[in-house]
Amino acid sequence: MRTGLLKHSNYMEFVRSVPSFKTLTEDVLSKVADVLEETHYSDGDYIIRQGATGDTFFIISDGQVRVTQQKSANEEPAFLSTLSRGDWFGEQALKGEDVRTANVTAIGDVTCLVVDRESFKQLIGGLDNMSNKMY
Ligand code: 6FW
Repeated sequence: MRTGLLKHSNYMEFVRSVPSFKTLTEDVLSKVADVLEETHYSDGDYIIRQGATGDTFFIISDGQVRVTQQKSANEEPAFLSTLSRGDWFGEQALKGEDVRTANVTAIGDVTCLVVDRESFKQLIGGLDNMSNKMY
């Protein structure tokens, strides 16, 4: 099998397993699998920095990340949550304002699959838990 096809079928298996993607059709999942870009991070790396502009959506395929948020200037960022395989983040900057609302850092080695803004908008952004996500 060509490596491109192998990659696509691996990504298909993964995106089918993402709980939030349960309502997406096979056709849409296949398009998602087509556009995924794999990115790797090491312990402590910033995947997202609060206040930066951003136009990408992330799904964790391996490892764990820590989400923190600075509520006001000259204050330590407060812990918000830990995310792991199958969890996603980065949707806030893709709706309306393009500013990142929290920090996301790698806990150990992390692999993410990244979706660009346009593909997110076309394929994923319409899902209830994305467009209505409130914290
Ligand atoms: C939070 N408050 C804010 C998380 C993601 C999905 C689910 C928890 Cl279902 P962005 C930074 C990203 C942001 C969100 C993510 O951090 N995030 C939060 C919170 O309490 N953001 N403002 N918790 S993790 C999470 C549950 O995805 O998107 O583009 O970048 O602002």
